[in-house]
Amino acid sequence: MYTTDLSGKNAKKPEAAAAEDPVLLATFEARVANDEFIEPKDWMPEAYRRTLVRQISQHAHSEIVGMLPEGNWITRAPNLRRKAILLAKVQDEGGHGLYLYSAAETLGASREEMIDALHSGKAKYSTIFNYPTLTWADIGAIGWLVDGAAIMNQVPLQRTSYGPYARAMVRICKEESFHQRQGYELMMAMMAGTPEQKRMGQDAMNRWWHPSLMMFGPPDDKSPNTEQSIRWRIKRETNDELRQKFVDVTVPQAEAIGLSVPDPNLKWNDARGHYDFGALDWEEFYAVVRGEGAVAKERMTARVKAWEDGAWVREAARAYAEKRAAAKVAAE
Ligand code: FAQ
Repeated sequence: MYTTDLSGKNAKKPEAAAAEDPVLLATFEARVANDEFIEPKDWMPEAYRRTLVRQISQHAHSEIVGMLPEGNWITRAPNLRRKAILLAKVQDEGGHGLYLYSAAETLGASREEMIDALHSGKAKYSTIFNYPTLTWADIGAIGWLVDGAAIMNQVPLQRTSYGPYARAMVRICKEESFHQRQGYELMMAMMAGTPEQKRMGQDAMNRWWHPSLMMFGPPDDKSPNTEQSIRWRIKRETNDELRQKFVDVTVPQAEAIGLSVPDPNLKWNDARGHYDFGALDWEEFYAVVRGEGAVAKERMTARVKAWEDGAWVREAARAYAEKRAAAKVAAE
């Protein structure tokens, strides 16, 4: 299903010449409406392919940039158990990036182009990773809130219409579920600790709550991509629907461990059967999307350094693959 070609140069592109064919388009739309998966070699409209490459590559970038704020804390974890958990989590995020880059490669995107777009600042990745991690409690807040928001968004993506993306999401969701639980368990420990630990827990909650809600993207009436993506069943639920679900699930979890939600307008609405919550600062969101987040430059410097430091691993993997291929030819 996935290409193992690291460059992605050999990935197949759909037949561009047939892009406007109304019969093919009608067949495609009927298959999507019938909840069939679209597979890499199937005909698909060019705009569908482009939307998927955009979303899947942004998602992949988010996973690998997301390794950085947590990676910073591996050497400072308070005990061996927490260190082992954090190491495993950061490694999982790297794996998620790999499945997602591979899924994007099946659409003809090359790995090099995607990585170049990230490193040159052309590609987007989730706003959430441009906020700093100031204390150990932030690691709990990221696991609980950031992975919690990620799962809320990703569970419906297991039924997204593009087969390789949907299948990658199945495994990712299983792992994200562990991540969310370990984050909540860490916050629970902080909130059962000393007054200073409780203060750190609440401070992390205060700083991560609103950025986590922004992870779901702009409000539906300001989201240029949602309508078409819902029609093509790339997205199964809208940004606002998922944000509301996250608030409804997470507020009782906060209350259960003694955390207060930093929103004076948060109130259960009996008639709607949902929490009402205060408006988000969308100016801040767009500024972070534009690359003006507090640690955006730091993140990209660290990412480019990791890429350059890893050059020898890519070279070794390529040399090993060539050696194996040559041995196979010689044996035939
Ligand atoms: N950050 O029209 P829409 C994780 C952009 S994974 C930055 O609503 P769409 C795991 C959007 O791209 C977290 N940009 O767009 C982890 C678009 O710009 P474009 C990542 C954002 O695609 C945890 C423009 O605004 N998850 O955290 C953001 O229909 C812990 C207009 O927006 C995914 O990527 C944002 N928050 O809906 C790792 C999930 N929101 O491209 C380590 C898959 C919007 O037109 C540690 N993606 N934009 O130039 C999706 O579900 C969708 O792409 C949305 C956005 C919902 C994110």
